[in-house]
Amino acid sequence: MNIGITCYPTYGGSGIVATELGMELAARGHQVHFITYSNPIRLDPGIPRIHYHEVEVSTYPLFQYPPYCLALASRMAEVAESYELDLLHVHYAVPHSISAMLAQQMMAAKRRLPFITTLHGTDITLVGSDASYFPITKFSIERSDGVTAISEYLRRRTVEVFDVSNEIRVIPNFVNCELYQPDNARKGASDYAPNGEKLLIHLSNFRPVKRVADCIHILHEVRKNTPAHLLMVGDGPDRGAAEHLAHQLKVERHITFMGKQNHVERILPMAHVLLLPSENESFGLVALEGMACGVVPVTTRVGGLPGVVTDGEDGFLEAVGDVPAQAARVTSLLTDDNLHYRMSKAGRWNAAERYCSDKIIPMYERYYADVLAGSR
Ligand code: GMT
Repeated sequence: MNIGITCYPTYGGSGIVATELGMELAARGHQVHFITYSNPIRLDPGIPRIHYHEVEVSTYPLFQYPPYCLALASRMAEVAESYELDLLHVHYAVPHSISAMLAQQMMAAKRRLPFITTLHGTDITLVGSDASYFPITKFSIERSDGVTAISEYLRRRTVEVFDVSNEIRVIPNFVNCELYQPDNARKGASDYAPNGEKLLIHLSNFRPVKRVADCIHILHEVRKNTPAHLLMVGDGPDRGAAEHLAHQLKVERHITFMGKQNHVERILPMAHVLLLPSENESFGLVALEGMACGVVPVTTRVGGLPGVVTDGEDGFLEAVGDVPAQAARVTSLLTDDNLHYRMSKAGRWNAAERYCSDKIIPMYERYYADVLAGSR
């Protein structure tokens, strides 16, 4: 198939899933056309059957807000025509779904161009349900030729919030189990923990929903019982406050703020425990990536996380904001090697059994075929 993919090409779960999906589809012989405003971050250059089409959003003094949505729609229609795209697959509803709908209408005189919208989370739970975007988000979901959600939780939420009646197929997120692997030698860990401290890791876009301050408090608690060092990977609005808190609690020497990183599969395997104290996660891709690398997640009992992490078997789920409980779980994992070994093995096993790319990508291929056949 010739598939057009649009996503936010920056650091964020939806862009990462879209990029990895495109690479997996290309590896399976499809022609994949990324139509985005910059090169997606995890997209390495020179991959066969991957094409990149930049969306240029021109500015003009009259525009206080340059119309990205329109520039994207034009580019989608152009690429669809020149490269005979079979379908458009957009990740994150706002505004990609509406752009795809416009591109579809621009192509209508020539041929059918179906589009699929994949919902990722904040496009529904935060942005889409905001009063200014609610009607257009509902409209774009209803007008999509196919809609997928990355977890059953998100499917349910979408139906509750938007009262839409079209079918939403759940196709969970996935991980490349060859790339994301445990490293028993934990190569590189001593660069951060020269005295053999165990490493904790947090990865996110440092937005309020991630509760990054909890990570700093957890490290502070844990260090009262056992040596540990925390890697904070990523960047975003709450990074400054987190660094400030680290100074206040006098743990700044025990934390490395690594900023944005492209190859997290090289960093994750150094760690013992992943901290993910989020207020909400529709899936929690990083928990899955951690489990694939043998890193045990200590996270919160919200959204789609209980579908990814099995409490007490391959990770721990605690209440949002319950720092003492999360810290106690981390301490138990760092001080009980048998417990850590058992949960780390279970995490790798469950990630590989349930969420490896080779199990999930065919679900997308089948869905594309159904949409093309008009059977949904
Ligand atoms: O978590 C974020 O703030 C980024 C956001 C995104 O859309 O890029 O992540 C969402 O999509 C990810 C990939 O499907 C999911 O793993 C995250 O759980 C989801 N985030 C939330 O629901 C808060």
